[in-house]
Amino acid sequence: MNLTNPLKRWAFLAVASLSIGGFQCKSPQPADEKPGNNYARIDSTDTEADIIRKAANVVPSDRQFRWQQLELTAFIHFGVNTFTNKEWGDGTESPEIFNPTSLDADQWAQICKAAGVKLMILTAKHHDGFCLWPSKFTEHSVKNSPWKNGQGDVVKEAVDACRRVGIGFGVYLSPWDRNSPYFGDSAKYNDYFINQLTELLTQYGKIDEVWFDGANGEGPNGKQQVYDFDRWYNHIRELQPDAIIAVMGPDVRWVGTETGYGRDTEWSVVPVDEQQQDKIAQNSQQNVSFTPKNMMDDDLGSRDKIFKARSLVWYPAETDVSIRPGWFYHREEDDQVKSPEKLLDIYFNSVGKNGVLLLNIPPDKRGKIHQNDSLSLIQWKSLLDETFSVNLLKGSKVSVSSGKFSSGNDASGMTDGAYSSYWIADESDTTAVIEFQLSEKIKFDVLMLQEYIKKGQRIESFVLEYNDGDNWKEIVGGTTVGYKRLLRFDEVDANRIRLRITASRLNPTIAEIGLYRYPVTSK
Ligand code: FUL
Repeated sequence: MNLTNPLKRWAFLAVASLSIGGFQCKSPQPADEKPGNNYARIDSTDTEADIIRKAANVVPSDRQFRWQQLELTAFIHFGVNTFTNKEWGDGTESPEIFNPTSLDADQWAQICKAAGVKLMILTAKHHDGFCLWPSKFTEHSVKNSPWKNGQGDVVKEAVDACRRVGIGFGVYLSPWDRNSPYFGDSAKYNDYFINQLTELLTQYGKIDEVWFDGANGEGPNGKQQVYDFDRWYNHIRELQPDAIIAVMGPDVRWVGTETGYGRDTEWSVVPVDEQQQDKIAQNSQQNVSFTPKNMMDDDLGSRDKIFKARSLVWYPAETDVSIRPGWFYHREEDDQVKSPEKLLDIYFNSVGKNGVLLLNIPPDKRGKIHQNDSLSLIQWKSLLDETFSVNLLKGSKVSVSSGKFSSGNDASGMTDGAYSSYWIADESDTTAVIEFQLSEKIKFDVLMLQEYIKKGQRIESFVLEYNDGDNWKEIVGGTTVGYKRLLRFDEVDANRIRLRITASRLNPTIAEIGLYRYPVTSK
């Protein structure tokens, strides 16, 4: 069965919805839209204004909030494919081919750290079923490889390396397993998968993210495997309650492309379908919540969409892309590593579009990250630092059309670089103006905005303007903001600047606003 990327992620959906259909609902809970909930149920009597109010009050769970603030995460695709020069193995590879000559997980973690990456996710098992840890439940693992005489454990080396540099660690565990004889024999394979999860989630200390892909090919018996996502999610919640379950999971959704470019309008509050609402109400995403639906449309969370919804959840976007054309290392791609400038553009279009970037950096046959990749990453980090080190609005005189600041009367909370200090407009206002007066003119071509998402995602449109001495002139405009929005435009030279929030679901917030200059070398 050929499941081409990226649509294959959804190939399993028919199967998934069967399992949802089979879920026995208890009597529904009453609607709950108290601030602090990451879901809201829409009642048939709700007016459009009620729905807007509910959407504006859906907020991230604690684990989603922690995850969103990571901004930069890395994928490490490594395994038998590294040695066969393939992207997808078929599970028939001999474990003997896995033999990195100088595997150095410290190098991976140090490069991640130096590039500003906050969490590293390792492909503990890809679709070929080969386990990078010595699993007790299969022979298809490093325990049968010549590497370290079968005594090695890549997962352990990677976790330890991440701990040493102080970044988080996550595992990619492919549900689709082209080696396992159980695959397609649903109950048996689901048990096998639980055993593998148990190993990974109990033997290595804290695991911060579990990443599931949706690929699902035919088993050796010609049957389609039915993944027991509910059971897997519950198991993860039990063993690692703080871990994010990503992509084929309830906490984080796939942005819908593998280019590193997210949507201009990216809502973290999206509808979930009718069948799933009672599950969500009962579980509040604490345990099992739902199996994701196709999240590839251009518009996921506009008013149009939410007016038709039965429930709304906080379900933010993760934007994955590889630094090379492939996910695994291939020598012939050594000169196709993305440049620092390209990575900066990707940053603007992923983190800067209300997403978390998941950037893949595949180690080579030595078990090391190639110097072309590390060089590009380090130069990218310099560009990021160069761009964002000085907020040109700092020290300006600020006036706001209404509202209050989280820290007394202090407007500087919006430009202090601390996310926790924010401004919120008066409750009755869904538009607002924030004006900045500087003592001297500044030159800028980048805008950074952040909403305080602990109050929800609310801003629907905004415009940045400057005063040329006589009139206000538009510089740039946008729709959603969310956790972070970055916009580039032609250079402006001004000392009176204002942000007009032109539409918002309830009163808007701003945690940070910044003006910067794009690095000269990248223009
Ligand atoms: C996909 C997989 O098929 C690719 O090989 C890669 O792991 C990517 C991140 O997810 O769906």
